Amino acid sequence: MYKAIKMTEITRLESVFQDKVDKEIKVEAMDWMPEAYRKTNLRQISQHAHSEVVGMLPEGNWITRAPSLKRKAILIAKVQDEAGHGLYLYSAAETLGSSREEMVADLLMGKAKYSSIFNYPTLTWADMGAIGWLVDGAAILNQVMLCRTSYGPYARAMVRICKEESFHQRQGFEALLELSRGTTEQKAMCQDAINRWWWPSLMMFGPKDSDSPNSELSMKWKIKRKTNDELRQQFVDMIAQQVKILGMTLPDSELKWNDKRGHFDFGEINWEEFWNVVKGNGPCNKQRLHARRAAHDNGSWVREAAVAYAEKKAAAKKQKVA
Ligand code: BYC
Repeated sequence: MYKAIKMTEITRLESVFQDKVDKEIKVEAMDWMPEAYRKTNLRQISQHAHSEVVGMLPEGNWITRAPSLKRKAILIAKVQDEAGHGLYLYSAAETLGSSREEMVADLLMGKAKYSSIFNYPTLTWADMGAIGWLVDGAAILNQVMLCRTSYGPYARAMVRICKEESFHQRQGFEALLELSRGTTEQKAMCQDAINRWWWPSLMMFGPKDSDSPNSELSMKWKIKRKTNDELRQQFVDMIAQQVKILGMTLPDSELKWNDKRGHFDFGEINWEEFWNVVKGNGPCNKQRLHARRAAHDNGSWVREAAVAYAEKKAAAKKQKVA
């Protein structure tokens, strides 16, 4: 009897919740929400935070080798921005009942996912341009949509992140533009980076809609506003035009404008490679986790000092009150 009443109450609450989402009223941390809504948001936001933090590694690799002071300053600023994005996102995720320590522990144990893209190596300077233009370009399409996501703390974090990401994308395009107008070797380096980053960038949008288990509910709850395939198509249409300005090509013989659809057609993604990377077997998965674990261990003295300082301040305050 008790269970039956409880279920009716949950059904009523779910209906009120859906009504609110449909009316575009943001869901806030203290509001009632279905447990699956909380879990999905926590999963996505924490994965997003991990992606920002792990995403610093491939670019951080080039800070000491940037070709000029200007490029070095830009790259340092960009990598710092990614760290900040990670922090806003961990804070947003914490409002859903998990602590940052728990989320970081999941990442370091290899339990939590982060974007597949950051498991590819950065082999030349041109990769910094390709990451900015293609990787941040893909990220920003997804993140502009997330500024309107239904969970308030996530949506608000995304507004600032998007402003910074648009600078990231432009600096990447500009770095490639300079290479594309340079020597024969620089042009070849630019094309090579585009060739290597194109397909992994398309994979960032996730599996095809037909293979995406989370999309249906995430669309219903307006966590996602566009499906993986819709965003991927939007990205292809945008990049297929921009690549012409660089005088470069995309490594896809099937890329062709389709008048009927009003979109570019493109070739099939290697899904086996995608799932392999997601499962931890990409070219740099082990290296990335190793670097994060080392950074965590090496930073333990900072955490200890922060705790000791907080305790000292609290004790001083208590003494003052007494
Ligand atoms: N990589 O049902 P689906 C940046 C997983 S960083 C790895 O479609 P969903 C930057 C997915 O998690 C910005 N895993 O899932 C930083 C799910 O597994 P679980 C990164 C992936 O969540 C530094 C399973 O596959 N952006 O900009 O509805 C330098 C089934 O997928 C991937 C974000 O994090 C992937 N690519 O949709 C430069 C955006 N794709 O969790 C730049 C936020 C899918 O069920 N995230 N999986 O075990 C999202 O928008 C969504 O989570 C996704 C996937 C569109 C990625």
